Amino acid sequence: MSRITYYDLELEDLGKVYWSRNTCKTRFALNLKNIPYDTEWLTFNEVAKVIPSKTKTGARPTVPIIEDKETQKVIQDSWEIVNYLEEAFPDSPSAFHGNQGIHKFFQSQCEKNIAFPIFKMVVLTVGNACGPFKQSFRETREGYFNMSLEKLAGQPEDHAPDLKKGLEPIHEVLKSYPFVTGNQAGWADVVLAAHLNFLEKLKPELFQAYVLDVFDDDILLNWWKRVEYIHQINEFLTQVLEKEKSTSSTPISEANEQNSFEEEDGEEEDGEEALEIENRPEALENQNC
Ligand SMILES: N[C@@H](CCC(=O)N[C@@H](CS)C(=O)NCC(=O)O)C(=O)O
Repeated sequence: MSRITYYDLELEDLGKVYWSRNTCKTRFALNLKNIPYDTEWLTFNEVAKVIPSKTKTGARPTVPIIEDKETQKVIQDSWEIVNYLEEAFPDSPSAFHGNQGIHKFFQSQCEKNIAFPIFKMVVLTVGNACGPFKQSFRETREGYFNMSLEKLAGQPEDHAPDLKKGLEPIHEVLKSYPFVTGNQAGWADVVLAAHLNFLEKLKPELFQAYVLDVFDDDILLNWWKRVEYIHQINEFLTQVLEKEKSTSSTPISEANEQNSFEEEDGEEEDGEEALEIENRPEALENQNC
């Protein structure tokens, strides 16, 4: 049994597939930092029942949370969790590399520019796959956004220009650097991978068309492969790594091969206007899946 127990969100119709962007920020941070963990899966209905009994703070029940058996602490919220992990596991690869602020800035840029187009591409899939929570998911989200889920979802191609616009500055950076904030993978890569994994797991064909194939080069594909050790590891692999660690002192993140980089032409701006709903302050808060 691992020191860390991590709570993830299960969609009844999908089984144990990690899909949720907020929980994946924590899953991928644990992977980045090479920290073994056990996953407890909760459905939407179970989140409301189980999380308050764990956190005991009265805060809105959300996942991710982690429980640390060594310190008996329970931490809620992916940002709080990564900060806790930085302190609690000082010998693990860092998520911030001494520059927490730039990673936080990137996170908020992703929430603003990447999250919403992806949310709209997958919202019907999530709504249809959450079993007994289906009606409640529809009612709450339709209430937040004051429109039907179908209207919110629109057609995937409606949201592709906004997603491309959000990816453009990242694509530019990745022409020159292997990772989002430079030469080492960190929280920024974790956050981006979590957002893109949301689309990849629920709509792989849209992930291919609107992320991997959206620019005329392999820059994003190469980054996606480079950070596979963050987004493809599950707890079984972390147990294997744990064993390997006792026989080798090279962290997997250091062992990860870095590709070479060539200057390539940028893509043209789309000039698409953001949808009005995106400007509503509660819109970001309420994409809570
Ligand atoms: N800022 C929080 C957001 C957490 C959040 O909204 N989690 C969603 C899943 S991604 C949730 O638990 N939703 C439960 C619900 O809507 O009932 C974080 O980063 O951890």
